[in-house]
Amino acid sequence: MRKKALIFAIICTMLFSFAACGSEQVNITGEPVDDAYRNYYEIFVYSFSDFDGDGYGDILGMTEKLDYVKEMGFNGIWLMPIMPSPSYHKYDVTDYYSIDPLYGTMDEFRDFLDAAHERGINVIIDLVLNHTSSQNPWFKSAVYEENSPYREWYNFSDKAKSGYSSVNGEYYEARFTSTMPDLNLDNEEVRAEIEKIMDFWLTDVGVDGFRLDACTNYYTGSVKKNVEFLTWVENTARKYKEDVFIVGEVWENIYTIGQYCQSEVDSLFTFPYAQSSGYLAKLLGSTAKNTGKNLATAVEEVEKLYGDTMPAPFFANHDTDRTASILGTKSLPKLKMGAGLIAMMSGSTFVYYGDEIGMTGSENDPNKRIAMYWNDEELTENPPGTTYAKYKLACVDEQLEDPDSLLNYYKAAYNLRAAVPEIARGESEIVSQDNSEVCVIKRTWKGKTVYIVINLNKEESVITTADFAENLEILGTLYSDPEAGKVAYKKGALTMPYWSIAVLSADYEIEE
Ligand SMILES: [Ca+2]
Ligand SMILES: [Ca+2]
Ligand SMILES: [Ca+2]
Repeated sequence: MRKKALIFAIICTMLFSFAACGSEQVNITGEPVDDAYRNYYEIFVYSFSDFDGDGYGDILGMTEKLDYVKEMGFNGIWLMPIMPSPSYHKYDVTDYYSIDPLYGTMDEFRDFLDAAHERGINVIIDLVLNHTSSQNPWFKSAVYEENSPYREWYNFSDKAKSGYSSVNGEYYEARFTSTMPDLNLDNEEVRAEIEKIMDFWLTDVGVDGFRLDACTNYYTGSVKKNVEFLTWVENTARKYKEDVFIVGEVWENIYTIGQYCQSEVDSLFTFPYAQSSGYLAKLLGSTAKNTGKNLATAVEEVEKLYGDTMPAPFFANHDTDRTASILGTKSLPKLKMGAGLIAMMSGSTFVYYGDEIGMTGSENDPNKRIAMYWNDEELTENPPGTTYAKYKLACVDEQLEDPDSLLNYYKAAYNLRAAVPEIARGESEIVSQDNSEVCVIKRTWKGKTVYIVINLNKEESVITTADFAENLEILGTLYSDPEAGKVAYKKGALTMPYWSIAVLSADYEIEE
């Protein structure tokens, strides 16, 4: 007799497959687990969805797309900065207590949050603490007002220094651009202000957490001080919201990130998986060898160095080349496999808007942040400075209708991840087996074990599952190529078509 599934998350098991899509199916589902592990979707409001017709994306437009976000299997949203700012990207804030009027009003934002929460979607917002805008009243006062109370909020110097810009006959620290003066984070008043800002957004407005920008530049050159500051941010935020989720941007190699994992911040983006130079893109190259073994090594290294810090795997974000620019748009199987790899990693995953339809973007920042391609009518303005804005793959509306589209692969992958909580949360163990182009990852969480089998071979692979587990059942499969055949599981042997993924378990009850 089959054991009844104990997990509370699986309130009812039911068969649902993406009937139209045949090649991807999930045959178990349940209530999502409500904890810190989320499938996040990164949104640049400016380019996402325009409700009022002025050409710029806005809060109301984004609210209208919440059902889309939910159906894709995402249950978290990261919003790039929404506070008032003179720049299009808004990473230089002039007022930490408002919504940029281009995007809408605070009331609209509160309604957006309610609508997201009703759908089980948490929302974290970008919090830029390293620097303000040079147009911020604090900075203008510090520069131009005699005896300004904000004088000590920034770092001034009489002499020119590396990382400093000049204004009004003196110099100030500005690590990114002259329009972004660095805050003096050692100043107690600045710390008190940051606490007030976090209290405002967590308690009064009700966001679920923050994405911290530019963590390595808080104290340029001092990992130790940056780690201390991150711990201070986490502990201070927690005073106002017990389960606040904070993920930091430490754009560094795995060993440096490992040092930042000494902080108490919940999560750090897993840059070593991302971009063309990352571990995952390398597995998909035309001459890649030992791909299964290399993936196993990468997973083990990342998870060991992260320790208790939650990984935040992603392939691309608003600062990097887009996934389809890294992997190319000519091979749909490659784009699908790239998406599948991220979706199977431990932690909280992040997908950048538009990557699910294979939008491209590279060379300069605006190109990476162009209008979401819902359809040919529903497009926002592109950011100033955009030099390339063509769409190589079909729009959302068309891809939704195509069972074999990239979008439907993402949808299957993230719904599978949401339905099988062990994928994100389980303790990883690499299962040794003979095929060096296949990676088998065992994940156990709350007494249930799943096996994630990833065939990175460019041809069919057969794995003897009888060597490590019995009575497995297939919970879900992801196929990069619908023509390449199906996963078959017979007599302790698992046959996997090229670039396919299967999730199996002996601990689930499946309704036939
Ligand atoms: Ca608008
Ligand atoms: Ca700084
Ligand atoms: Ca936390």
